[in-house]
Amino acid sequence: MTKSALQIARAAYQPKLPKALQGPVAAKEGAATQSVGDQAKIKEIFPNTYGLPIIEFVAGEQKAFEPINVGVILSGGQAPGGHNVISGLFDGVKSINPDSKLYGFILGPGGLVDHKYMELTADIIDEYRNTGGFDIIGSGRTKLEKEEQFEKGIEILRQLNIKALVIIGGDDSNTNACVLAEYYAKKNYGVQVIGCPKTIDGDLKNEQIETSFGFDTACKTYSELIGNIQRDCNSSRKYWHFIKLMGRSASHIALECALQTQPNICLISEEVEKKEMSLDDVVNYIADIVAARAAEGNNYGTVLIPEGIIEFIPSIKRLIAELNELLSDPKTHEPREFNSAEEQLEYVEKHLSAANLTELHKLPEDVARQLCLDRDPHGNVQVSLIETEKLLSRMVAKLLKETKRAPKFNAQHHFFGYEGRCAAPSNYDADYCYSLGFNASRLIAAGKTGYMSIIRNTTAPAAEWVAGGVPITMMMNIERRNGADKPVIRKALVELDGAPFKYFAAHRDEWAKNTCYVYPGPIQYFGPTEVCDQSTKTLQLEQA
Ligand code: FBP
Repeated sequence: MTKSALQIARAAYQPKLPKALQGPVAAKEGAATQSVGDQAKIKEIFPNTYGLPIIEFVAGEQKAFEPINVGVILSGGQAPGGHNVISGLFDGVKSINPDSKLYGFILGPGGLVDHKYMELTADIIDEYRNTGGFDIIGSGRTKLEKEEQFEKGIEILRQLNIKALVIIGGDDSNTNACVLAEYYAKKNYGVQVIGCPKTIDGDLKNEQIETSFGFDTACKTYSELIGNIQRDCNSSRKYWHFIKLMGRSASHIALECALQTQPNICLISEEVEKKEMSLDDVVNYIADIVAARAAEGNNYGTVLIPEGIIEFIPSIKRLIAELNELLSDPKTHEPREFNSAEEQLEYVEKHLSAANLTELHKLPEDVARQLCLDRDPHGNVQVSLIETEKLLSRMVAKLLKETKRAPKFNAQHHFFGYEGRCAAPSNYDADYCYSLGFNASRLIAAGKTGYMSIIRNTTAPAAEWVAGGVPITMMMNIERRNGADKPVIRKALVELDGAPFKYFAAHRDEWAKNTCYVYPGPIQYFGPTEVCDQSTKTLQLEQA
């Protein structure tokens, strides 16, 4: 395989580990835990994995371990650093006993069910150290939730003598990891299940998990691109750039990119919901800033739009909630089958309540159609397919024309998502991911199941990072999904009273009026630590 000079240099990078993981460890156990909500219900669903203590690894004594076979799955959307989780896990299980083996299941959780796997040997692992992407074994969105799937899984796990399975995924995948851990514990199958917090969206975080991996690199990649666009628009001074950013429901990516680049406008979905803004309110907000800048002779600017914004406009949120119920079968809670998109739309129009039908008809046809289309396997609206950046700029243009303001308004559109999900991990993500994977091996050696691998204190130098595990049930509550109440990990949305949003809110008027662009430039891997090893501004502000 031909490699670039950077790839070759990067392959030689040795990710840093917390001091506690550099030698033999002992597991220090905290007090029993509770779920974040619906305690009685979650306890009833997870009798074997509920209430476990938080674990912190501290220096321990050298012990001899038998070889262990471990399986690994990459689940859901790609996020920079996945290969380092796997290489950290590989090095970790080999350090437990050099005869241990690591198997990767191909193309996500489906690989476990369909018995598609490969052994990950040292040669293979070495090809992928510090690289972006999930291509070492591929990823997928098959939802692991049915007993038949768990039973198919145990067949192959037994065949390969796998005693522990590591599932690298976001909130939905880790929810499924916990359900699997509980099932195997209940059945006494002798297979441990450990999760790892992945997602560029940054919404898998809480008191125990500082950040999900990939968020750092993805935001830095998008911020580089936004900075480049800002230079361009500050050079020609003739376009407004409407930039939609991935992130599904939460606006963490948009907020972080705003903190890094200081655009003229950044919408935050959580604020739109809190202020009960309508689509027209959002359009008015943007148009007023465009007009004010135009009055000063500045017919250019940047608008950052979180991809999930449409779901947070209260009237549309109500519409989506009803659509979610309508589009799933009340008996099976599986998505209803339709022969065509037309048939689906017809069904929706016939059954929707009058208020929500009016709301649906108010939306441009393409958006209305998108909201009615199939959900992803976890029941989420596929917001990445909705062209909100075009919708908003169209509506802003119309309003400005009607109100005879900003006659020189011209828009360009961008959607940044896939550009950042497989970028080569920043030093932060390279170290964080390697540590998460290595740490997962220590949770396995400690005999734990139903835990997520956690690394904390990550704004400090890596040696001072704190490693351990948190019971997945601790992060759970009951939510409505696909027309049924389900135990799920609570998604972390942007907190409007949190330091990152407060900083943004205190500066946005100035950024809107004046041109205060920051140009972060590309991620640097080699050079001074203040250039190469900074965590996200979100994390810095949260931990300040
Ligand atoms: P995960 O939650 O699985 O990490 O996926 C994140 C994400 O990149 C979202 O930001 C985006 O909405 C979605 O995946 C796109 O999904 P797909 O890769 O299936 O197009």
